[in-house]
Amino acid sequence: MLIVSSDAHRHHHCLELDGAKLIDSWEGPDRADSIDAALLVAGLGPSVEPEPFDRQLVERVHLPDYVDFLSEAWARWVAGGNEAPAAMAFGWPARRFRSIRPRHLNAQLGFYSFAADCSIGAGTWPAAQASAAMADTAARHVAESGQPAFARCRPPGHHAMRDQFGGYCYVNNAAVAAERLIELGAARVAILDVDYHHGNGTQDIFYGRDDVIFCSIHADPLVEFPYFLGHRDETGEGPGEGSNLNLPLPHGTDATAWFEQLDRAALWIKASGAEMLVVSLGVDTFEHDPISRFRLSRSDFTEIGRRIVDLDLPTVLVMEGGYATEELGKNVVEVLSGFSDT
Ligand code: Q9C
Ligand code: ZN
Repeated sequence: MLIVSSDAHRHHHCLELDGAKLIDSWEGPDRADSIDAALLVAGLGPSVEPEPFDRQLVERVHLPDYVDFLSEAWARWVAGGNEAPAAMAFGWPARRFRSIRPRHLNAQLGFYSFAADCSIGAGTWPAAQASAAMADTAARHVAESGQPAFARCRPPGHHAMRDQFGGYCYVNNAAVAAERLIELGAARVAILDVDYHHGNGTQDIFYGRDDVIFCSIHADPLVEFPYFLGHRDETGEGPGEGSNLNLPLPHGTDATAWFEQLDRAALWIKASGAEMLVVSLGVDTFEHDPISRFRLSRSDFTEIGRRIVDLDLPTVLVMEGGYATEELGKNVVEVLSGFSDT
């Protein structure tokens, strides 16, 4: 299987508001190191660098003014005389406020984000561009060859909405991959999101479309981030009605209950007639994940890989969450091992 990776992520460090403290984010460069090390040990590869960032492609899944904001935010922060190592929002257009685009950088930080777990630093935009480019390159490979590819994305992407960053995500890499597959001729693409958290950004981007369908298995938003999206009754709108499937599960969910939902997701994807598959591959469903509360074990990730292969669709795997850094790479390799003979 083709692996697409880049070291551009290394200069991206998030600050995260966590328990009333600003901490170095759980989503750090060591996560990519863990994955790279495990890929090497497993002999998975070859690994290639991504093609250049395609801004036009990204502007088909994000609003152009949002992309402008991301690309300029750090320079504006520095030019404004700020000394903090990262720009972070502290106010948002919440209920009964108005969504008029403000001019001040501090206000725009809130306007273009939905959570304070995610800051913008010097290396953020270059890393986000490279991450999107990895997903794009993997998608192009799958479209051309029919063979699977893994984009070792960092930062992750599935929380990034059309015009808001949050949840460690800036550009929605899975959406970029799906959009490229559509452009290259797929009539319908399915995105299967197995990350512990709901893929609110991916849902948002494709909510009104029926050419990209979205299914997510995740912790119930009533008790888990991103809290305000991911309920069962969110099924799509307009032409997209019926092309969104949310399968929320309670804290403490074990493998048996989780795989029941994966079966449902697989049947739904089969019935949709989707020609290609993008997997938002989070492994924060792991029993030892420090910020999550599902109970999947190492061998369950092997089974996830097998079930994805059983869908028998050309597949782009895009890295999302997973914060048990020490074991992260091994868990990812277990999923990918299902594809090892292709
Ligand atoms: N410190 C992904 O797995 N948690 N994102 C915020 C407050 C945010 C997870 C908790 C979790 C985001 C891609
Ligand atoms: Zn997650």
